[in-house]
Amino acid sequence: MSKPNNLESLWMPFTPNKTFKKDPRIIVGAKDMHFISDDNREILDGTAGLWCVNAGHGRKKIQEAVSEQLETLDYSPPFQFGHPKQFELANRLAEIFPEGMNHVFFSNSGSEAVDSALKIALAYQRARGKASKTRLIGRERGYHGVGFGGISVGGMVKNRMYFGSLLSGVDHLRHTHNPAVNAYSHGQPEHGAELADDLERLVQLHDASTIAAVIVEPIAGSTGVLPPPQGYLKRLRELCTKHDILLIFDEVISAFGRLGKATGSEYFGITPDIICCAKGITNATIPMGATIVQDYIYESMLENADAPIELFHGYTYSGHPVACAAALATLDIYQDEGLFENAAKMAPLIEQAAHSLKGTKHIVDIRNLGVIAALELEPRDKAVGARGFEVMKKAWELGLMLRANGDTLAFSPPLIINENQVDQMFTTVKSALEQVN
Ligand code: PXG
Repeated sequence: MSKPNNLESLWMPFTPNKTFKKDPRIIVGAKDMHFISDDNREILDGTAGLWCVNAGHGRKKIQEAVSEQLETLDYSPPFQFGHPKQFELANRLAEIFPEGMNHVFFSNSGSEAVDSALKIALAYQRARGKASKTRLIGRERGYHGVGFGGISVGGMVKNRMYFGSLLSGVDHLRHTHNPAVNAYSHGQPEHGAELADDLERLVQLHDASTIAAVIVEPIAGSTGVLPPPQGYLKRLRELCTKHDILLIFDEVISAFGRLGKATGSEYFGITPDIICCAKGITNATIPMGATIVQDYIYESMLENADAPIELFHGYTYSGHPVACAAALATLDIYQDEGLFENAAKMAPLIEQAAHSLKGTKHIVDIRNLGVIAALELEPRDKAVGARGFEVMKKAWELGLMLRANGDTLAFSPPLIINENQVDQMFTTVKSALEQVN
């Protein structure tokens, strides 16, 4: 018989299982801006879980919507049958996503939203008679989830190196991180727009007739928070248009208010052809992903793809009724409470508080944009990531959850954060930094 409190059977994702199980951090509850640990401490949530609990924890309205949905219609098959809430949700998303992006394909996670986007891009190019356009271009240090498509276009070495030869026909732009000229930038760094010209170089190498799509995060998150250099996204958009290549924005962390707008696309004023989102779509209560496409992609598929099924793709839980109910309630909260506006209001306070830590022990760079900040630490000799990990553990002891990506500490709190909590977040991490060698 299995013992209660035995941690052995679970294989934890992206976690050093051996170390964790010796000294576990267990969360048993959450409300608004706080987690509750198993020793009954309040932990300030500096990360919105994993960039996903944008409206804060324990939201009644979402609980009620989920519970009511489970009573009314717990599940209905998404292939060949419909239920009302998935249509309603698609329409609601079309309203807040950029002009012309009115068609939504549902999945269950960011990884699936990305794989769906890549497959749609390939199927669309074929349907419109450009079947030679099969190459996918990602970017170094990109994170697009953990499916084979996502890790192939992604650029995180550890997420790729253990898993064989990945998808063929993929190439990568260089990343945009250049601390030599951009360290301590407030908001978008000044230098690096020309890095978008890497696409021109790849076009010369492969020819545009072989390239289906480029995928980037408008602001890279889990690779250590890299806001795009000023002018970079505009240049990338222009080059994609010039060469008839689809531009996919992976907005799994940037959609739903993280930058003070519904999408990063709106914030940066750059409209891609496809947007992937997940996480904040349901305030992380029920897993859900979505891939939103420009009307011309959907219409061209309906017109030109094989009939009667235009896209041979979908998941058992695409547009799950309970996820749709959670998402609709979440969108209501964002709107009724003006949370995207609150995010825009808090962004300068976060910028100011983060940059006030310049000069604190170990810090070599500070970056920020919207409700996102990062403190980059000098790695220890021969132990990259060790210092970041210890600061994360120390912060947990001191009552703050932050995310350590290697030696970069990332902050992405719920958008309901107030001024005192911003102060508390950075005062606590300062104290943690001072206590770690
Ligand atoms: N794209 C982006 C840009 C992401 O940030 C995914 C895709 C994948 O989503 P799913 O739902 O399949 O996990 C993500 C996920 C971190 C961290 O350390 C970030 C994510 C996941 C795990 C850790 O910042 N983002």
